Amino acid sequence: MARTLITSAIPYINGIKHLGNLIGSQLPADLYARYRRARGDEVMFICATDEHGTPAELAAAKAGKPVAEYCAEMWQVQKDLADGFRLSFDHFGRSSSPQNHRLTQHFAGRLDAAGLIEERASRQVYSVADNRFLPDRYVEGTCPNCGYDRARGDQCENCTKQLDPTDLIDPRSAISGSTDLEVRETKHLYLLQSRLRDRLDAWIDGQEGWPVLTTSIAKKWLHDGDGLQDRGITRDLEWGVPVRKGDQPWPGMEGKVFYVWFDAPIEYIAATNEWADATGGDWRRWWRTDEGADDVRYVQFMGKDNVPFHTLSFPATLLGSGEPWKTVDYLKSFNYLNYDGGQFSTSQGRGVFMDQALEILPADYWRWWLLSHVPETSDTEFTWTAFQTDVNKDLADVLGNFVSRVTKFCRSKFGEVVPEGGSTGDAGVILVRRLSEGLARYEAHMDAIEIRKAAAELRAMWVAGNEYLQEAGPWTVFKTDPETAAAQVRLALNLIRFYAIVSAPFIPDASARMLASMRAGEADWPTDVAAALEALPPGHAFEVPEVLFAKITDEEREDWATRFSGTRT
Ligand code: B3M
Ligand code: ZN
Repeated sequence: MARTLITSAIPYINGIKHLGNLIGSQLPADLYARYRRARGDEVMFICATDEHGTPAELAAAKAGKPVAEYCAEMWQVQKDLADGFRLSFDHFGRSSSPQNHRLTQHFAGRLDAAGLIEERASRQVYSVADNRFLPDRYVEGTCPNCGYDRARGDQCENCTKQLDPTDLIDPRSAISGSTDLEVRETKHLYLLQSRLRDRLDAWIDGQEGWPVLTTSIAKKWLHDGDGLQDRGITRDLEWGVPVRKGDQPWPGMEGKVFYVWFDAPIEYIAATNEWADATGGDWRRWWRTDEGADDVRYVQFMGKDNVPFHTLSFPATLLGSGEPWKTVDYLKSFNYLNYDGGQFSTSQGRGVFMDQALEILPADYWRWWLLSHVPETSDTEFTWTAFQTDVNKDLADVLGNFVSRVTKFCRSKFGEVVPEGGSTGDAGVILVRRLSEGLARYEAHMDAIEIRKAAAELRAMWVAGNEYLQEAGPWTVFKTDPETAAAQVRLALNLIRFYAIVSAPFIPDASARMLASMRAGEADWPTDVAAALEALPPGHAFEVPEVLFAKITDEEREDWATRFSGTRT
C-alpha cells in the first residue's frame, strides 16, 4: 500500500485565520489528503498551531491572559474551525507540546555536535520596565528622517526609511510604553547554514518536477549575494522552547528560547509524535528513513512566503543533524488570494475570516470556490460577484439541479427505487466514454496537484451528465417509451453516486449527503466507469435528498460585501 505523508504549514496561534490563509495551505492539503485516501493510500495528514514568538506573547497580553492559557484556548478555536471546514487532519498538534520541546532540543544538540552552531554576541535594546530584550520592531519612537512619532525600530512606516532602533528619537517600548531603555550585550546561537550550502544545493537539484514557484524561490535564496546566511536561532523571550542541548543545559543560554521558525517545522515531526502518543501508532515509519520512511512520499503545502524556510532552513536542520530523517519529496506552494480590490487584512479585519465564513454558508460552498480559484500560477482575487456567480452556477444549477431533477422525476414516475429495463443505447455509450476520459484527466491533475485544472475537469464531468439528461429528455421519452426512460433514469441515478465519490475531496458534506440519499453503502473510487454506472442495480431503493445547494441571492451578496469590508473588531 502506498504511503503519503502530507503536512500543511502550521497557522500562527494569534487569532482566527482568514480565507486567504486557509486556501494558502490547509485547504489544498486537505483536498490532496482526501484524494490520496480515496485512491487507497495510507495517509498521515499533519497540521498544528504555531504558538511561539513575540506575536503570541503580545496577543496574549492584549487579551489579558497568561500566554499558555491564551494558546490553549486559541488552539481549541482553530481546531473547531478546522473541523467546521472538514479539514481531515490525522492530528492537529501544538508547537508548544512537550514532544516538540524534546525534538527541538534534540536537533539543536545534534547540530551543535556536528559543529554547525556558533555563539555570537550582539547589542540589543533592553527594556528595564518590561524586564526583557525588545525585538527591533517593538521599539517605537520618532523618525529622525520625517518626524513621524510612531516609527518602528526596524523601519518608519511613514517615509519607509530603514532604521536601527538606536536611530529613533525618544525611543520607547511598544509593549509597555516605557522609556527606560538600555542597550545591552546579549549572546545568541547561530546555525551555520552557509556551511551546508553545497549539500542543500545538491538536495534541491536532486528534486524532480517541483513547481517553478517553489524552485525559483529556493534557488534565489540559495545563490543571491546575501542568500544563505547563518541564522540566529535563539531569542530573549520567555515563551518558547528553552535552549538546551538535548537533555543537557546550554551554559550561557539560560533564560533564552529557540526562535519560532527553528521549532515550527520540527513540529511536523513532533505532531506525529503527539499522534503516536495518543493512539499508540508508530511515528518513525513516517519520518525515519532507517525505519521505513524511505517508502513514504512526503508532500508539503504552504504559501510562497514560507518556501525559504522549507527549502533551506528546515532541510538544513534535518540534513545537518546527520540522522536519517525524511525530507520533503514535493513542495506545493501558493501565491496570494486578495480580497475585493485589496488585500485580506487581519489587523484591519478586512475580508472574510474562517468563523464568519461558516456563519453565513456551509463549508462546501467555500471549499468549492476557493479550491477552484486557488492562486496556483498567480495571485487571484475573491470578489462577491464572482463568488455568487460561480457557486450558483456550478453547485446549484449544474450539480444540485441534476441531483434534484433526476431523483424527483424518478420518484414521480417509478417511485423511490432504481427502475429496471430498457437501454440507453448510443447516448449512454458516448456518455460513458466522455466520463472515462474526463475521469482519467481529473486523476492526472489530482495526482500532479494541479488543483484548478482538476476542478475544471470535475465541473466538466458534472456538465456532461447535465447535457446527457437534457438531450435524453426522459420526461418526454417516458410518454412514448417508458422502458428507455427507465434506463436513462437508472444511468442518471448511478451518476449521482459516481459524482458523490469523485467530488468528495472538494465537497465532502454534499458528497456524503448524495451517497446517503442513494443509500450507496460502499463507495470505492471508480476504476471502470461503465461498471461504476451500474453499481446501483434495478430495484435499489433511494431517497430524494433535500436541496443540496441553495442559491446565493443578490441581497445576501450585497449584505455580505458591506459586512466584511473592513470593520471587524
Ligand atoms: N506560521 C507562517 C504562516 O502561518 C508560519 C508557518 C509555519 S510552517 C512550519 O504563514
Ligand atoms: Zn520617517
